[in-house]
Amino acid sequence: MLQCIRTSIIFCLFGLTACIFQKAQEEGPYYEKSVRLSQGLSLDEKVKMAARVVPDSQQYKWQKLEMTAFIHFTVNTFTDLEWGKGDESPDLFNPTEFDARQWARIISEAGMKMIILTCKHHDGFCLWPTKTTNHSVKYSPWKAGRGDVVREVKEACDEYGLKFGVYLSPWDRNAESYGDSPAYNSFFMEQLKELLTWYGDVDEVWFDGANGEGPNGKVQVYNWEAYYRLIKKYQPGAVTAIMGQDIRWVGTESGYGRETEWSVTAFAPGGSGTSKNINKQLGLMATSEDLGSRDIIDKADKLFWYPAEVDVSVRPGWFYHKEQDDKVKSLEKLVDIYFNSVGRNAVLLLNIPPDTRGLIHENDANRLKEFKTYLDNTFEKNIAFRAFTRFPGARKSVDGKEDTYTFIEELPAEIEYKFPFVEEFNIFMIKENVSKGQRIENFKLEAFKNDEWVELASSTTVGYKKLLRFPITKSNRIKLTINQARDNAMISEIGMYLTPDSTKLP
Ligand code: FUL
Repeated sequence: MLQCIRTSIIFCLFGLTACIFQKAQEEGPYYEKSVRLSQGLSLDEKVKMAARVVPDSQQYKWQKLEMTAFIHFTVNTFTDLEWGKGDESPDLFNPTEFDARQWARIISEAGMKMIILTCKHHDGFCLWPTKTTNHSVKYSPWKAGRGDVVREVKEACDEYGLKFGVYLSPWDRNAESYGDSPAYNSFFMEQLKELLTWYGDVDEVWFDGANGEGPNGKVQVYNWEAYYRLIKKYQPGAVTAIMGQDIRWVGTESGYGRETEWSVTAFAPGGSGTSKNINKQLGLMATSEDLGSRDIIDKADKLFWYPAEVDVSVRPGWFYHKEQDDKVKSLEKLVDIYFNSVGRNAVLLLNIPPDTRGLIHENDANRLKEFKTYLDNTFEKNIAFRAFTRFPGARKSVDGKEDTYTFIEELPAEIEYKFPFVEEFNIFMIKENVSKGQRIENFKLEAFKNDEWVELASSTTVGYKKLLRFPITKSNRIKLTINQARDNAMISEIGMYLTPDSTKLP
């Protein structure tokens, strides 16, 4: 008899768990990377489909990196230029204390997860001993022509647990074949193939769209599709950025993303003719303020998971210039950039240009240290962790786990969280479970103070991560209201933080 009761209890519990579990799920379909919107669909139907566009596994992994580093280093470092002309002698390239391990150590200690190296900038000088041209380190005095910057950086990345990306400028002011489209395309693909096959795993390939040829300059038609095929063949795990298919340029080099930053856009990725036509028809550019609102979705035939990357330099220039040694961005500025890039559903790509010694300058290194200390001190204690809440499933948004989430079907939804003690806070973090799409369109945060609910902050989209700042507030109760979403909302985590006393920021 006792056995029978025990079995029934187990079954009941099992049933209950299954029921709760089911509630936290939704039926598919999901659309990996893109979806075609057939004619005749209503706007509501289109919006629901937009909500179901999801990243592929590489894009999702990339998004979780949050902070990555750019390294601009080449002959420009020695000529003091931003854009080399292409006629620089390889003799100029001669760093005296080159140390890629110093770069990787500083970058990993700063909490960044990848280095993207300018293997070839617009001047065409190659930082590896390529077989395609004599315009490379092989013909420089550095290490008597036996050096390979790309190899040393890749090995340093491996040593410090960093991912590795290559920047290869399509625009090449040195290559004779540039402008003879088929010839240059083969030359470029040979260079790309060397980078993809000589050094082990490549995690990101960055194709710059810049071109300064002007109206009377050389006209080169790039074979983007062939470049992408080559990358898929040799590095299927890599994401391709900017003039690539996976990662979108946020549209500015200021370090600031959009407040409303949709990872699902009507803006078509890459440089192919088809993408160009789509974007022309919709009047969209990477710099457009709106790439994914309901209005845009209504006009689109196809939607893409195409998340934003925010590239910005720690100094005014992309390359090192001695006279900018005292112009390294302030801690305050870097923090502001962090909140407006990582905190706005983008990945930050922060450029740190090594100097003529081939080292990251002390001023940059010290600033990165301060930046990391600020981030550690600020985000070390999540006041909302394990907060009490009555909203069904809302504990999953304060359990510190990425893969659990609060599933919300009915909107607007008000979720109240109660802390064990009255706390001080001035930063709110919210994350959506973007592995199932980006959906939230509008939310607000309130705190219970002096017997009433007071609004602290509100915003539009969330995506992978949204960070909001407001004046220091004291309370033991907060309320999150999700006003509008494109489909069921899924909050993977929320956080409440206080800026450390030692800094006067934000
Ligand atoms: C731009 C280039 O022209 C700059 O020199 C720099 O490399 C920046 C990241 O991209 O398009």
